[in-house]
Amino acid sequence: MKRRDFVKLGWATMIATQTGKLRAALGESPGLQKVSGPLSHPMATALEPNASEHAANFTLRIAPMMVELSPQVAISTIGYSNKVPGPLLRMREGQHVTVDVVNDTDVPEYVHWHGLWVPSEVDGVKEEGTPPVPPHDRRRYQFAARPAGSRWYHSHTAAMMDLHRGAYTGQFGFLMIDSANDPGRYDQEVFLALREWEYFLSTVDPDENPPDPSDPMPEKPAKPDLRPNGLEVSAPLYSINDKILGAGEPLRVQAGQRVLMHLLNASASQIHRVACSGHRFQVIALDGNPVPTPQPVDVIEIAPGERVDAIVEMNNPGVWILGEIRYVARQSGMGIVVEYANQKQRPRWTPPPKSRWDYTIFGTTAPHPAPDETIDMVFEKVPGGPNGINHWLVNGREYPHDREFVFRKGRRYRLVFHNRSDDSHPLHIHRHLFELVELNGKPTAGIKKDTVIVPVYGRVAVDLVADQPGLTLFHCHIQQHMDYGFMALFRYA
Ligand SMILES: [Cu+2]
Repeated sequence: MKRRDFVKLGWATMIATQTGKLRAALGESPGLQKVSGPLSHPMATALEPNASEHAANFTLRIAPMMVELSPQVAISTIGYSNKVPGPLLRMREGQHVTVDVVNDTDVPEYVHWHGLWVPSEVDGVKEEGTPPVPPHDRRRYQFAARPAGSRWYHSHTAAMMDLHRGAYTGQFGFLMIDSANDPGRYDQEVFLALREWEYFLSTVDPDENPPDPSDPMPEKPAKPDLRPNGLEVSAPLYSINDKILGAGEPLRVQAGQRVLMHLLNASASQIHRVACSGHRFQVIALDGNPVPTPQPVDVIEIAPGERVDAIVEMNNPGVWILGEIRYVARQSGMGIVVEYANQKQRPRWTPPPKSRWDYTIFGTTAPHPAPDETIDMVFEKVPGGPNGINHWLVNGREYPHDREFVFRKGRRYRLVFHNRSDDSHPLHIHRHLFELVELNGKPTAGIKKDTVIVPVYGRVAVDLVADQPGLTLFHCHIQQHMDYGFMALFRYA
């Protein structure tokens, strides 16, 4: 057993044995007394006069809550409306939606609508000029629901060293925009959010997926950086939605069903790889956008911020585990039991065949129109040393830059991401979609995303049409990287 495995299992065991005390302590906490129910909070009455003339389609209440990961393990966090993931926000494409957000915490919050074409003032991002939801107050967000597909919403506050803020909390949820177009035949729809809990800082490198040495690594420097790495974010507990493997209701299926799975990586720090024992995933959409060439895969790789929609044909009756392919991640909770009707045996895990994730298999080979302009973005790490945090540079500077990057409306841009660091980064651009053009030299077309993994020492090119005027944030979706420099702001000229 590796040292980090021991650390994780030891920690989880400790938590389990302390559960009685922990739950008693949480139940008696005056902070948690507030969360007795969305309508029973005294603040609700006090806030009524501020409510506008018409009722909201959805209300989200940000407040401390307890998540019962299993009957033995409960943790405290901040969540939306006492649910993890938060309530499913489901809407029609083009619908004008009003979301009231009530903030029952002591700090300002931002709710970001990830993957939606919304104005900067509504996007839920301080850097773009969205006003906060003030502490013990409320704010109304209004937008037109576009584009159709699997979107999500989450906190967009900086956390820095506070591992109980922003993406480290339970503030995330699914947001589905339904299209009038036929989504294809399926019998059941499930939402699966991948998460870790009780984040801590560690000198142990949490990169559990070492890069494949056969990767091209076009951005690898001639001389390696030998400075010691900083503290990284790790976690002892994992879950799918709010339950560790085996603790929740199984996913109940029947032979012959087609199950549509909406996967979301709501982690603050880790890329995950999942497999469904005895089955394959037919990937139909990435980041909510249908892919031109749906393909079956054994393993789905999904980074913080990304979504994958896949159909699983239930053609292998039994009781199976859908979960992280790393043993320690499954043992720490990242999995769910898939149970066919009238099958009662122990859940089985069968390791998937060795496979590598490659976005380009879902694309086409169509040519791309020539871009009007190419913007090169170079990412580098400044190692923090054993008692520090790594800092991140975009074109030689930490955020904020002296001058923003500039778009002109209607122009077509090629963004070329040069990752000169030994970590993979899920890069996200707000309020726009981009199309993948090239991954480590491999061309592709037709894959539209809002978040893309740029592998270790890798290079990725994407095309984007600047059609959403307003400030636009670009960042790595790993909270610690974003907080320590890995951001850039685009403005329209
Ligand atoms: Cu990063």
